Amino acid sequence: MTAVEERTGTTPGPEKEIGKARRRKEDARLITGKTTWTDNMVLPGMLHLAVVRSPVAHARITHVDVSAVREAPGVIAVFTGSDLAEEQGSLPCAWPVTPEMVNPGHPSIAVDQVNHVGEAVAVIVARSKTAAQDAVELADIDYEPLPVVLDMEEAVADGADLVHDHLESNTSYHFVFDAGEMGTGSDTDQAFADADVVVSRRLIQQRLIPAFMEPRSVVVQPQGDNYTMWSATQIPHILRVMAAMVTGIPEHKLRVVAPDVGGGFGGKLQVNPEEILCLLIARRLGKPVKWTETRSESLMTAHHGRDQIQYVDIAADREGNLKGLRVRLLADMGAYLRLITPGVPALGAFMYPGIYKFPAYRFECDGVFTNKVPTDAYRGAGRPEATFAIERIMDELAVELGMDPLELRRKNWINADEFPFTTVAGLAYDSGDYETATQQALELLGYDELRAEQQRRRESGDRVQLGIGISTFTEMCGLAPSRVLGSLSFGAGGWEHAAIRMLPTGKVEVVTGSTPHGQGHETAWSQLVADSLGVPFEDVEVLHGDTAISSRGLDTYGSRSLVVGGSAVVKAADKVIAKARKIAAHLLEASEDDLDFEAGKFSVRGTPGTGLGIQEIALAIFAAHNYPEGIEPSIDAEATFDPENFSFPHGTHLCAMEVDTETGFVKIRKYACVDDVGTIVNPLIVEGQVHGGLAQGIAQALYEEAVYDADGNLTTGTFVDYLVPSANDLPHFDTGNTVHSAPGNPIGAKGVGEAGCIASTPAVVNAALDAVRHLGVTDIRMPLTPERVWRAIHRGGDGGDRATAGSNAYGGAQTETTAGVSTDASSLGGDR
Ligand code: MCN
Repeated sequence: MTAVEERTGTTPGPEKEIGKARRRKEDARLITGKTTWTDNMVLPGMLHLAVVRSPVAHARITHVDVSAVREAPGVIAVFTGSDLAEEQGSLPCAWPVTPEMVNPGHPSIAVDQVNHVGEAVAVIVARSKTAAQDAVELADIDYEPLPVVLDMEEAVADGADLVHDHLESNTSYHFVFDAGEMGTGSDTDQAFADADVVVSRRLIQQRLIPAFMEPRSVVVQPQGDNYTMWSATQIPHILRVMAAMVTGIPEHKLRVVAPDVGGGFGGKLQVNPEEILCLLIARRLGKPVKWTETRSESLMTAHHGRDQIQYVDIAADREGNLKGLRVRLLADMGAYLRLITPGVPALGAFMYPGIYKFPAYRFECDGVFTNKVPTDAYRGAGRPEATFAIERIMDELAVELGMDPLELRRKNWINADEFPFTTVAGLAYDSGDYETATQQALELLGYDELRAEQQRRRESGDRVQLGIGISTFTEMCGLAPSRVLGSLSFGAGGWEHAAIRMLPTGKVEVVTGSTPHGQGHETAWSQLVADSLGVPFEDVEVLHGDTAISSRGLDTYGSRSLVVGGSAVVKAADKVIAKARKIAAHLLEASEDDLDFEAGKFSVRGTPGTGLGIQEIALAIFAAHNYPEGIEPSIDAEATFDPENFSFPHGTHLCAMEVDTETGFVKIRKYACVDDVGTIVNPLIVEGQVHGGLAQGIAQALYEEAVYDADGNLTTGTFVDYLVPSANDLPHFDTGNTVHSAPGNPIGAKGVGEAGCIASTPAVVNAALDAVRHLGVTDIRMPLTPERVWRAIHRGGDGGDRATAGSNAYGGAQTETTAGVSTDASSLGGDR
C-alpha cells in the first residue's frame, strides 16, 4: 500500500501509477522541438534589446556618449543608467541573514560606477536582434579604473581595497550558528580542547556556472497599463511579486509566464536585471520588447554558484568517537547581493554535521564582496559545500587515526533505530537507514574486489593507482516549513498550492504552483492524481508556470516540488473526493458513511462494481440538476500545503578512481550509489534526476571552474574554456534505492532533484586522494585537472596554488594535534 492509499483509504485500480516508470508526458514536445521557448515568441511590433556591458571589473563611469548608437540602422532608442536612474529601483535581495547585513543595493543598469565585468551600462532597442547587437560597439563609454578586489582572504584583510567605497569594509555580514557543546553548556572550543585529535583543513569550493541549456530570455508585452512578461525563469510567482515591487507596476496588472524552460539548476532562481529593464523599456515605449542572451553573456553575467573557502576543524578521541566540529567560511557574494545570495552559505550551516552524531558544533560565515558577478543558488545551494567539507574531513580524520574511513563513519552515524533524530544543528532528521544503503552500495560497487586490486597496484608500484572514495550523505530539502524559513529571515514562506478542476467530460486539470524546468512534474503529478482519484493517467493535464492560471505558488527549487507541491496536489484530490462523496451519496440514495471509493468509483458497501464513477459525478455536477441542498455545485478543490519539517533524503555514494601518477590523468572506473528518497513516484524520473545530479557533482570535482584573471575578466566565458561534461565524459552509473517513507508529507516522499549533485563531489575527490595518499598527497584542489593532480603528486600541496594542511580558521599554522598524530604541511614540499 502506498502512503497515498493509506491516508485516503483509496484503492486505485489494479494498475497503480505511483511507482510506475512512466515515460515523461512532456518529453515528446521538448525533444522534437515542438514547444515554444521564450525566444521563439514573436509579437506584432516587437522590438529587440541588446545590452552594452562593462569591459572592466571596477571603475567609475566618467563619460557616456551613445549618439552614434542612436544613428545606427534599425536602432529605435538607447537607455543609459542615468536615463533609468529614477525608476529602476534596486534588484531585490530576499534573504537578509543577519539584521546587520550590509546591502549596497543593486541597480539593473549601472549609473556612475561598475563593479564587475559584464554589468549593464546601456540598453539598445532596435527593430531586429542583429541591429541591436551590431550597435553595441558604437557606444562610447569612458571608465576610470578602480582597484579590483578578487581574492576573498585579501578582501577581508585590514586595509583592503573596497568594492563599494561608501561601505566600511568588504564584509556584508557575519553569521554565527553556535550549538555549543550539547548537554554541558560549555562552548565548542572546550570540546576541542578536551579532544585527543584535531584535524584542520582549508578547502576550496571553486566558483561554478549553472550553464543551463536554454539561455535566459524575456519578452514583455504592454497592453494599456497591463503587462505580460514571458521569461525563461524557475520562479514566475516570485518574479511577479518582486518585479511589481521594483517597478511599481501593480501586481494585479502584471502577468508572468514561464513557458517550457530548458533547465535552470538554481541559475534561474533570480530576478534578473534584464527582466526589470524589459519591463521599464516596454513601459516607456509602449511596445513589446524581447531580450535573449548569448551564451557568452550567460556565462559572464548570469549568477554563479559556490565560491567559498572552508576552514574546517574536526575533533575526536583516539577511538574515533567524534567530539566536535568547527566550520568557518568565507563566502564570495560577488559585487552585489542577488535574490538569495547571502542565504546560500547559511542554508549549508545546518548540514555540516552530515549524518553524524556530533556533541559540539559551531559555524561562522563571512559574506564577502568582490568585483565578480554575484553568486547565488546553484544546485544544492549550501548543502553540496557542507557535504563536501564533512565527507572530506572524515577521510582526513580516518587517516590521522589510522582507521578505515567506512568504520569511522559507521561508528559515528545515526543508527536506523534512532530516527527521528535531532542533530547538533537542531534539525530533526525524519527517517532512514544508513547501514543498509551503505551495504547495498558496497555490493553494487564490488568494494572488496576493488580494495584487493588497489592493494595489488600499490604493492607493485603500478603507474596507475586505484582509489575508492566514500560519501555518506543526507541533505535537507523540500523547502520548507514557512515558520522555519521565517526564523531564518528568508523573505518568503515555503508552502505550495494546487487546484484540481474536474471538467464536465471527466477529464482533470491540475493547476500547480510548482514550476518545472526539466523535472517532469506533468508526468509525476498525473500519476499522483490518477492514483488519488482513480482516473486514467492520460485523463490528467497539469497546468503550470502562468500567474494568470496558477495564481498562487512559490515555484521550484530546493527539491521541494514533489514533497510540498505534490502534497498540495494530493490534499486537493482528497477534497475533491470528499465533495464528490456527498453528491454520490445523494445520487445513490445512501449514507456517505456507507460508501466505498475504489478505482475511481463510489459504491454502496457490499455491492462492489456498482455505483458512480467520479468522472460521471463531474458531469452530473456540471449539469447540476440534482445535488444535495446546502452545498455548491462543484467538486473542484484547492489546497495549500505547508510542511512541518524538511525532508532528509540520504544515501551512500562510492567512486572507484584510477589515477595515472605519471600524467595526473584521472578516470572514474566505477560509480555506485544507493539513495533513499522515500516513496518513489516515478522511478524513471528519479533515476534521471540522480544521473543529472551526478553529472553536475562529478563536473565540479573534475571539470568545471569559473576563472577570473587578475583584472577581473572571466577567462572561462565560453564552453571551450568552461568544461561542462558531455555524456561521453561520464561513466556508467550503478544506482539503487532503499525506501524509508518520509513521515512529514502525505506521499511519504523525499526530494531527489539535488541529491546526486550533493553526494557525488566528495566521493570523487576522496577516491582520487585514496589512490595517491600513499604518495604523500593530502588534498587536491577541484577541479582535478591532470596538471593539478600531477603537481600534487610530484610537488606537494593541493596542486593549486598553496600547500594544504597549512592554515585553519583559528590561526593554527598546521594540522593541530594533541596526541602526537600530526600532518606537517612542510613535509609535503608544498609549492606555496
Ligand atoms: N520524484 C519522484 N519521487 C521522489 C522524489 C521526486 O518521482 N521520491 C520526482 C518528482 O515528481 C519530480 C522530480 O522527481 O518529477 C524532481 O522532484 P523534486 O526532488 O521534488 O525536485 P523539484 O521538482 O523541486 O526540482 C528542483 C531540483 C533542483 S533544486 C534543481 S537545482 C534541479 C533539479 O531539480 N534543476 C534541474 N533537477 C533538474 N532537472 C532538470 N532537467 N533541469 C534542471 O534545471
